[in-house]
Amino acid sequence: MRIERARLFLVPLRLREPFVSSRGATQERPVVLLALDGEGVTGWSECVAGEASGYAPETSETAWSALTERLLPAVVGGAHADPAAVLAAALDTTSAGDDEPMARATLEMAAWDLQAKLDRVPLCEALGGTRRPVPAGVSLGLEDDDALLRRIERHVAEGYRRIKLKIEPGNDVERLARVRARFPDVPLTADANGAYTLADRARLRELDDLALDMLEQPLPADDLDGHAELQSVLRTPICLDESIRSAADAHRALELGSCRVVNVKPGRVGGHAEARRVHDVCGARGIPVWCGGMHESGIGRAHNVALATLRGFVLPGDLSASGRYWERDLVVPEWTLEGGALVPLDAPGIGVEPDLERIEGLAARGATIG
Ligand code: OSB
Ligand code: MG
Repeated sequence: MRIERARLFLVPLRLREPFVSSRGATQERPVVLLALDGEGVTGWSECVAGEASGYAPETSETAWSALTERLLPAVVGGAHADPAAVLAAALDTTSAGDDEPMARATLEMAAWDLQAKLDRVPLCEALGGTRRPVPAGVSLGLEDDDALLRRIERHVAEGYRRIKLKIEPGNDVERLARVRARFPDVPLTADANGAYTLADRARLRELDDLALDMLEQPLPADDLDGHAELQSVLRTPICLDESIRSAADAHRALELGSCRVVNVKPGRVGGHAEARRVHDVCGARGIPVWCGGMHESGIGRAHNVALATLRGFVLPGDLSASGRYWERDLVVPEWTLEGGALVPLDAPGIGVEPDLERIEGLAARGATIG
């Protein structure tokens, strides 16, 4: 594929409601969008880095710099065999890739969309995915019990197949027990975003009575040994999110017994190819995976939905309808729930059409390379 031009947009989106996790509240969601133009088509992607670091070291600003100053200048004007070659060309001439998987993923994923459009195939097909539709779950922030119970009721009625609840020390077992008592049969997950330590093990063991599908990222990202020790005393499967930044991380985690489920986010691990390798490492050991989310607009969501058609994505993802996040999404059509699932479109590439006029109108900043 020839990459003739790259356009970057910083679009200051705002979630419909604040989202509260153990890391605090967020509502502003500045998304960095990338459009790669070549051979008459445009490949789109979205960076998952947030306004602030915390979940990961990268932010929308560090990703903007990495892309405009290093990654994009290295590939614009060149001809590349495939998305892997695009990434290799960028990493060859810059050190931005190694410790900046989110910036790197932005480039790689736009190249996948561009390639799929040139080949006139849907992105899910280009990735080798065959599972359709893609079962959807919903990830809910911390809030008071009554509001939370009402919200769960609504999402269950809408058809979501799994409810994920954020927890933090002091705000965990009792509230989950109240939710479980009210919804005895709903698949429930808890996500701690790394807020606990091994000293909390007795507390976390109380979760074993609540029949959770899994406990996501109880300990800090770097603590694979701690997760292995915790998993050895927990019946509830541990799912890792922040800890898995590459297929090598997944391999290490599974060797150690740090988890029994993996949350795969292509934007967190450096792109689709690496996400597929994480999926393959897990599949080889019978470890189920699911596709996480980072409050993406419809562009990032399209990439996630495409990836989640791979055969190992057997659990519902954090892939909700556009209206769950935004007053209005950036794509046409917006993502809607059909029978508790999202359905990838048959059109080439990501399938949905970014609303360029709106994106340009909303953008706080733009950059063109080439
Ligand atoms: O930990 O999975 C997480 C959102 C932003 C950053 C990290 C996480 C999340 C979510 C929401 O849980 C997932 C979504 O619906 O996009
Ligand atoms: Mg998580």
